[in-house]
Amino acid sequence: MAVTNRLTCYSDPADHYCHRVRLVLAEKGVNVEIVEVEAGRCPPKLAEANPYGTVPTLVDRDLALYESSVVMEYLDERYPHPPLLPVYPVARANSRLLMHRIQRDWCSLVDRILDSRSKEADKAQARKELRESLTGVSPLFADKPFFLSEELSLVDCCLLPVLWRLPLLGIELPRPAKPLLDYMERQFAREAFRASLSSVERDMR
Ligand SMILES: N[C@@H](CCC(=O)N[C@@H](CS)C(=O)NCC(=O)O)C(=O)O
Repeated sequence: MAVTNRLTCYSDPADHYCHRVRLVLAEKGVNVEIVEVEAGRCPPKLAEANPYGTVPTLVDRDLALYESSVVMEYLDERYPHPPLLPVYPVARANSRLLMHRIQRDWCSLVDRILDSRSKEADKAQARKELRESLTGVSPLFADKPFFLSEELSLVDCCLLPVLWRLPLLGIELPRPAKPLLDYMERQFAREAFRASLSSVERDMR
């Protein structure tokens, strides 16, 4: 009898929002069927699960979830080990705020750079802003192994897919960003991070 996976993740192999979710799945060692969906395509089963047809979309039996932050938090509660949010409310709220800021300040710039409809001048401006902003916050990575934390968290899972894409985005961080560059080297070497990569992403570096 064929064994079917209970959990299915519809994922664009090149997309950083999908990469976040794949990273959480890999960190937790969850057995999942990854269904690769090309950008702009929406297979019928995805359309059935998600009225917006967007990826990432996670299907767990009768439950269909979309929006990467919703999916990541569900996975963290459904598969509690290792926990990817702190236990205490103040620390949890701070982590969520950091995720929000990563979205507003950095992911929006990544999306502008990767959007084929963006004008070249706009892309160049977004590249400059992202490079300068990441370089500016680099000292925050000096003291702790993870982003402002002793443990890996959902905050890192949002940030690492962006940092992995810096060469693709045409961004090279300067030497003064050494604490951030060291963080990247440490995180990219982790087994779960390697396991989270699609073949398209492996070729990005
Ligand atoms: N804010 C969403 C972004 C999801 C999203 O917009 N995904 C895009 C790929 S980056 C998509 O599925 N686009 C297909 C479409 O909108 O039809 C998240 O965090 O999950």
